[in-house]
Amino acid sequence: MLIRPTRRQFLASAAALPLAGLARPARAAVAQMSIGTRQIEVLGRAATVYGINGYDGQLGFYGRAGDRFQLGIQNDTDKGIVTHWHGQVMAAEGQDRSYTGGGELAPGAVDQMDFELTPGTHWMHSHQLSEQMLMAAPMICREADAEDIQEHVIMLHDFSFKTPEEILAVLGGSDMHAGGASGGMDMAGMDHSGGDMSGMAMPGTAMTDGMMVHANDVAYDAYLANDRALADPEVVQVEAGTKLRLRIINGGTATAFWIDPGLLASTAIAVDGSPCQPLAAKAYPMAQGQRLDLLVEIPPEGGAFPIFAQVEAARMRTGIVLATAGAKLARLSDMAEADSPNLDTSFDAGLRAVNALPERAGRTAHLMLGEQPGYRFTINGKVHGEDVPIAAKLGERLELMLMNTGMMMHPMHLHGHHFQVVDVGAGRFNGPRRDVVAVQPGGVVTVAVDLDKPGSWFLHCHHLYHMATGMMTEVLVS
Ligand SMILES: [Cu+2]
Repeated sequence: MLIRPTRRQFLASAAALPLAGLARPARAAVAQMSIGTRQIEVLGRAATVYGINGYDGQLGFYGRAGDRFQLGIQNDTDKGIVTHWHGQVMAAEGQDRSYTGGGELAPGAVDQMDFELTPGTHWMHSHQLSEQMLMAAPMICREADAEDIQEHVIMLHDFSFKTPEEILAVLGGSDMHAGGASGGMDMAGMDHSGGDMSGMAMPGTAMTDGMMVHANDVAYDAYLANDRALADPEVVQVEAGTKLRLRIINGGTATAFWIDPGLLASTAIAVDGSPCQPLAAKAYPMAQGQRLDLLVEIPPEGGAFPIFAQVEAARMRTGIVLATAGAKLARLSDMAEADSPNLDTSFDAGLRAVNALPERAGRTAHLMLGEQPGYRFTINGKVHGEDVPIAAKLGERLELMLMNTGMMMHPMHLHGHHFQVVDVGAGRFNGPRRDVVAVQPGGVVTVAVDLDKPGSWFLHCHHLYHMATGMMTEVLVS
């Protein structure tokens, strides 16, 4: 059964709060959320996907700094769910089910949550293959010092009409990672937009600095921004001459994007929900699981401004449109004119943390990210289940040196903590606080973390199929 407060009930509880800006008690914005199925339309076809339902018909959760996530989450699906509150570093172990021994939220059952929300652009998703079917939603906690300007959330997804089990079977049947050719690559879903794919043996593969690099090992049917492909994009009404904060979440399971704000002046102000020194770029890389808070400026003359998310090393793209009243909307192609490059480290190398970790010596754990024949992805040569967890003491400073020996990028995510990126291959620097860091093929990235909560904290690749086939271990803090 779905228990959701009506809009009236929600407004009544909101009205009982003191005025914004005054001190007010922590509150829960909604009593219950539910995870169920829903229908969406993709490229003119009906698709059944999951939805994480908050209040008032919204997907996901929206709160403010100081609020508690104090509610029940009900499983209205017929499958068990491993929940994950991605980026919620004030949640103790046991507040979601993504830890060793966490088990599944059974069909029909309710988990009660109670923790203080971590400010920033975060998200919630299942920690299983169901993530592919859009079991993912924004989990936004508006910062106390957030500027009083219009905000908009963009949730990116890679979409397939196939089930994730079918996708995994295709990947598992491929030997491309064992140095084979394009065996097993399924191109069936890629011809919908009229792009010329003939002669492309293995899309997304390129030589970079003498290294063979590969991206996009899953052939998706569509790329979605807030559930919509670019043929029928979301259009957001904006005011000419104003600033807007975009909170972008890469919920893609196997896809990294370049965010291209087109003609708009833009500045990154937070990554993975943690504030950074403002940094402007022409395009912003987003690996799987990462978030980007982007300030954009709508020019005084107004108009319609697409915000594109282009798949790395490919032409496919999705996005939304920001439009002032009366602006003419041109039809947008879901293919850019040229391939984008593979992700690289230049954006992260330019980022500087606002909340840097204090200088402190730490122990270093070395993690070799590898791939083996038969679509097996490993950490130090082991798949999850055969791995040796990293044992650590509560309060310890740990540095994780991540070395990628394979030809695919690995977006590495640590649960329960926002680490600091301190080296992306060009020497030590005061890099960004993040919870997902992209490690490029042949690349070495070091992150530092203060382990401030006891528990079992997964450390894994946020490419869903790399995680599912082994690339996961844990940091055991006691
Ligand atoms: Cu990976």
